[in-house]
Amino acid sequence: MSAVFWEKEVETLCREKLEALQLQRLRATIDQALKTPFYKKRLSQAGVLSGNDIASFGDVRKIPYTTKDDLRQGFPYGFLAVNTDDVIRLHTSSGTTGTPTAVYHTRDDIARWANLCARSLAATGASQRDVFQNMMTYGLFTGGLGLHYGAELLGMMVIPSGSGNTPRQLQLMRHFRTTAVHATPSYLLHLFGEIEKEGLTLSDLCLTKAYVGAEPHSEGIRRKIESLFGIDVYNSYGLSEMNGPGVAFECIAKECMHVWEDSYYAEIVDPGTLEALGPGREGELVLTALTRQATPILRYRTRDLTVIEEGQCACGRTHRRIARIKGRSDDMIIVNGVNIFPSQIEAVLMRVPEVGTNYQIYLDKQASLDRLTVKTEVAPEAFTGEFVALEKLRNHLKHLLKSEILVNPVVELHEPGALPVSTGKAVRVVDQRNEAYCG
Ligand code: DLL
Repeated sequence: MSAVFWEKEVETLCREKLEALQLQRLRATIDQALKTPFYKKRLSQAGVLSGNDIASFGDVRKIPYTTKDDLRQGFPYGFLAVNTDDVIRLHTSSGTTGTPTAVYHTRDDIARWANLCARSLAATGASQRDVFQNMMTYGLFTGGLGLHYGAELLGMMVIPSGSGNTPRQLQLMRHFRTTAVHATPSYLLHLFGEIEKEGLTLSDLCLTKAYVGAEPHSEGIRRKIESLFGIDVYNSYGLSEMNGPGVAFECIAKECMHVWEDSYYAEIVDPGTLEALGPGREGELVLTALTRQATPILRYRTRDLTVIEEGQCACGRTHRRIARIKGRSDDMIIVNGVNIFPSQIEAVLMRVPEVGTNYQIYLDKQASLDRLTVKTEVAPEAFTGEFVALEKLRNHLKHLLKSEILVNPVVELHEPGALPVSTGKAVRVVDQRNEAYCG
């Protein structure tokens, strides 16, 4: 495997030097954080009065966690560490309810973020020969502008198409011979279904790779996109509190995502007890941004569940890797007392070739019991309309799902393209159980 590096020296730094750099940057970040109203109070309460109070990684536990609620309470300026004159951009979280959370960036913050995104793209073998069509939403959401700046820095030809308008996306792909796209996995699956409707075939397109992220998806979804389009698909992880995309990215090995450890300090904790968990143990990812000036955020509880993988990656990078996100500590659904992750349902669906490209998990009440309905589209070639075949598929899915989630689901089959699509993050779980209680 011949890996391409953007900054070989830092990407392959030996662990000892990488950890020394992290510690040095962590101390500087604490000093920067102490300039914000929020951390001035929070850190002094915890007895951390300067970065020098962190002598080793063992002292990290002195630093209190930061949560989304803290960020909300600090809105709008509680986490700002620089003069507003030095801020050149802000992004907010994508949450649709409640107070938003804001992250500010100085010119250097933006440059460092773009550099991480360029590094991420280069790790997949992308280069200035690529034509990059960015189908993520531009604006307050970080998915659009984040990778856009990185792709330009790498020298790719960037088509800032933004999300939605599938016929236009396909036209752009054909006209400009797009080789790489960036989108949510659910949108790419939708796009595939539209190729034929637009009178095109795969041979009209020049696509070789796709970057997918912003929402949980299984290895099965990746493989499905890869085989439908005949391309390589790379997982990209990030969150607006930590800039956005460019926090962790797959390389050509496509085995877990490298966390860029010169810029982020990653920990895994038990979401219940907050006890630190070692490599190989699944828990909640906690991240500290190590180079941010405008909005330093320490020990942020991401709520994302993953594992830090042990062992060296074949690509030669020394930055540790996290596994595909299993779900969130707060998206677990409880159905009649049974804990279920939507990713478990998705994994089952993606094992069945007759299943199409879109699905939804619907929860409601029947009498006083929870009812879980899995609505899934059938693949076009399997949608013969023949009742017996569809019934067989429905029973097969019911059986597979029951043995995975231990709950008897209702399975509803829909024709291709019938379920609602979202051009942004997919809404996979619709929970109507509270509505039922009101009635
Ligand atoms: O979704 C940033 C992003 C944009 C990442 C484009 C990758 C590509 P937020 O809107 O703040 O930021 O949402 C962050 O989305 O905590 C995860 O729960 C989820 N998420 C992001 N990437 C992945 C991924 C952007 N690859 C939240 N797999 C995170 C699973 C993901 N979940």
